[in-house]
Amino acid sequence: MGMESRGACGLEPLESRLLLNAGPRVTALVATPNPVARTGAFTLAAAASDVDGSVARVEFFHDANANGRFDKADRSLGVDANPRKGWRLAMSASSLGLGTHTCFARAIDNQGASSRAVALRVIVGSKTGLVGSYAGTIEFNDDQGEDLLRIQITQQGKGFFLGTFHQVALGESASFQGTIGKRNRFTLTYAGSGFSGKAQGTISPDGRTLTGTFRTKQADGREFTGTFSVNRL
Ligand SMILES: [Ca+2]
Ligand SMILES: [Ca+2]
Repeated sequence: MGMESRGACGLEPLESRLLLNAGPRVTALVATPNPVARTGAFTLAAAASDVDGSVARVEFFHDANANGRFDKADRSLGVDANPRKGWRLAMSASSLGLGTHTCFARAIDNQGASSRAVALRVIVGSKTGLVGSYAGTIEFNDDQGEDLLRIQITQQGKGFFLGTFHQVALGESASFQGTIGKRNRFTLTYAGSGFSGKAQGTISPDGRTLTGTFRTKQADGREFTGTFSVNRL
């Protein structure tokens, strides 16, 4: 029996319909809040669509083998099969642990086809999340006056944080690494082009304000000291 006779048996329409099903898509994935404190809770929320049917469910996963790709080793975090409040999953951060994690969401449509998995980085911090943008004032103890200071904290893990800062008027930038000790005290070291230094100070309990003192050494031997205070933007 040739292929052309299949239609007469009624198989072709079924086959065509299955082949023509367009897969669903996950169009957005966010976590709120992100970063999240280790003891906190957060929600994963996805937006998904299907052009020729409907989204039946959205599945959420953790990149358990930490390779950044969705694969068989990854662990299911849960499934939302009820679209009424959007596609979401409430999680406790302690189930992920400290550090930076990748989570995935994929949608399944009403004909069982799955979308590609969409990835999202979720940061679980040891305290209130510090990752973000800060701005404030840096003031020198000599007659150089003050400058606008911008800080970007890019990563936070157990007892440490990393980032960059920029002194706007001076046009100086540097990267820094800091450690967080008891009572929200921090110490950080920084290095830029022709200078390096140390700073220490305090993080406010809500993580929104960093204040402290610094000592910068230049390549020509000169030293500067002063104070700074920045607030989360
Ligand atoms: Ca479909
Ligand atoms: Ca993986």
